[in-house]
Amino acid sequence: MIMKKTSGELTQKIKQKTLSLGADLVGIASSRAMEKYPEQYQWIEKILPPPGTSALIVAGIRIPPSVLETSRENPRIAQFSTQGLYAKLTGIAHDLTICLDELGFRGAAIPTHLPVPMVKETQGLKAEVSHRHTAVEAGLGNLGINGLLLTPEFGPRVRLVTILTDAPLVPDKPYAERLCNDCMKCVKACPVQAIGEDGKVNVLACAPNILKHGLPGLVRFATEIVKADLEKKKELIRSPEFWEYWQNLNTGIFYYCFECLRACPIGLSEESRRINSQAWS
Ligand code: B12
Ligand code: SF4
Ligand code: SF4
Repeated sequence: MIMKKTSGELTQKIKQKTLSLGADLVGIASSRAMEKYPEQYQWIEKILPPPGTSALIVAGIRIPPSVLETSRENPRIAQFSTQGLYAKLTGIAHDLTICLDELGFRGAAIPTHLPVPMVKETQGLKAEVSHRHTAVEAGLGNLGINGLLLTPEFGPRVRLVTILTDAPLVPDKPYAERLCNDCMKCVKACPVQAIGEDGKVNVLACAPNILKHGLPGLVRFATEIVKADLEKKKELIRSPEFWEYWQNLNTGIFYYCFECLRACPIGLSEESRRINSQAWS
């Protein structure tokens, strides 16, 4: 970890740039604040060459509530929105990296979702650095019972990206007030009871539901093909399920559940709360 004299002027410039690129939220975490997550900290130390990371810039963009209210009927609407938001965050991260480079600093963005290291013990996806945790350390909000970052502005309806840098930025203070009100709407809304009232999310229950045509689904489908006789193999690869995998591999978006994002009342306007509870009660 590098220790440099931080610059308030540079920090304001970088924050303004992030917002002008289209982010709704931006915060700065110090590299030191991430020491409490040893697994992630190891990556933070390794990703930028010595002298290494001094600060993490965390950017967020909002998910419009109306998009989530359609999702149970037709997941493609929320999937398309997710694709757009991740593309936008990717653009923001790339442009910020170029901006840092032009100012004489290094920058390296942690991907929004993919690619991630594929790890045996988590049966697949496990990121180097968790945006929820960097966002907490950057003062954007705190974690709810649904395991997601809640922000005062948008509740959990925010997607995130983190950029590691050696620029001497001034860190933000953690958000002081706990945002989750323990209403348990997320617990009730989860179709597979993956969210515990203690705020622990059982990813082994969530993943097969949310990723039914993602990695867990693909493994199951491939196993079915391998075991089938020739006629059944032909039938399987001519099925809409196989085409759905093709579609997901093209878009890079394979989430089929948005319930824990939709159900949370935090950050919703009165009007959205009314629509949400009428349409989904
Ligand atoms: C892998 C992943 C998932 C996995 C696992 C989720 C989880 N709870 O760990 C699945 C596919 C299930 C998932 C689901 C969702 N995700 Co997700 N996900 C990620 C991703 C790419 C990496 C998370 C990670 O590995 N972090 C690193 C490790 C060190 O920290 P961790 O999160 O605490 O992970 C630990 C455990 O969860 C476990 N683990 C992680 N994955 C798996 C998988 C299995 C099978 C097992 C057994 C264990 C396991 O290993 C870690 C222990 O060290 C992040 C992007 C990112 N880089 O942060 C988005 C991210 C966390 N997801 C996000 C979202 C929005 C969702 C969903 C709502 C999906 C959707 N419709 O959009 C749901 C919410 C589920 C929930 N309530 O938690 C957002 C969160 C935004 C916010 N406001 O907080 C992120 C930050 C993406 C983004 N760029 O905005 N996700
Ligand atoms: S994404 Fe769906 S299945 Fe996963 S925790 Fe949220 S509500 Fe439950
Ligand atoms: S739905 Fe209620 S319990 Fe769940 S995260 Fe939001 S405020 Fe907390």
